Amino acid sequence: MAVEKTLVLVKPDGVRRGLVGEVISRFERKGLKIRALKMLWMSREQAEEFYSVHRDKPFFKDLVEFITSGPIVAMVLEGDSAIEVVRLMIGATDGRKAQPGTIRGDYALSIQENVVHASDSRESFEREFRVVFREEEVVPEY
Ligand code: FUP
Repeated sequence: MAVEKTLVLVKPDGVRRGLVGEVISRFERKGLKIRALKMLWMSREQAEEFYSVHRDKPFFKDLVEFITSGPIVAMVLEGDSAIEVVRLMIGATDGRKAQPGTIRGDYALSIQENVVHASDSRESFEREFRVVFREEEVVPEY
């Protein structure tokens, strides 16, 4: 067993649609622990760094526009194999292909407006965390 941290965003579409509580609730019920939580509005600089692995992709500009189009809710979740577990819970990137029962499968019908983001590796978590949070915003273990 490996206790891991992962970073989840409720994206602007999820916030606009009033899905923040639903998303958080699913992770809480699963048994994941919330170690940090806040609402923010990403700057263009933050967004470009957050999605830097996609810098050369044709959808990069639209992605940055979208993620900065409104406030988001960011959280650090912790638990056994949290990175993989949360990825399973959010489902495939394209909401049209995501399995029912996953967050995207239940709430998204788009590849871009897909309600949530979650880190896909420890390296991604480290980079994403630095873009969004300061260490002091993580509560002590409880
Ligand atoms: P995911 O890790 O499932 O969020 O997906 P990716 O890291 O592959 O992509 C990051 C974001 O880019 C997705 F959430 C939506 C957007 N995207 C597109 O808009 N078009 C694409 O073809 C692929 C991804």
